[in-house]
Amino acid sequence: MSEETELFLRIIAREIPADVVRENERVIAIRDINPQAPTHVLVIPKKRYRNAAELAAADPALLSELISTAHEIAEAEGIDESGYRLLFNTNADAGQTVFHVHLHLLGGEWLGGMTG
Ligand code: DGP
Repeated sequence: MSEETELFLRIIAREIPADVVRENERVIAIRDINPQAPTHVLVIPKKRYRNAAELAAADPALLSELISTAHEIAEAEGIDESGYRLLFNTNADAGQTVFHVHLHLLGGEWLGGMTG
């Protein structure tokens, strides 16, 4: 496994520090180290799947939990009504750098149109 791919496993194991927003047995949410918006949180399943499609095929309930967790965090941050964006990057053209699926939650300001 590459260093990038191992990154979130190492954060989950507390080998690398992170600002943990929320955590249970299945999911951890951390603030992105390089935020692209005032709120930028990564919602990550503790079990590693390479991308969203792999997760959807293997465990749709866990995929659903990522989305509901992101919404709960948006509520806690006070951005659920003003609005937020959820996105999964998949592979190189989308800029995926960590091959352990993670849902980006972005908000807290006008995010621009579909392409940002
Ligand atoms: P992606 O490009 O979709 O694979 O997103 C990976 C994200 O991970 C990117 O927005 C930056 C973030 N990131 C990279 N290294 C670290 C780190 O060490 N800690 C935290 N909290 N986030 C990181």
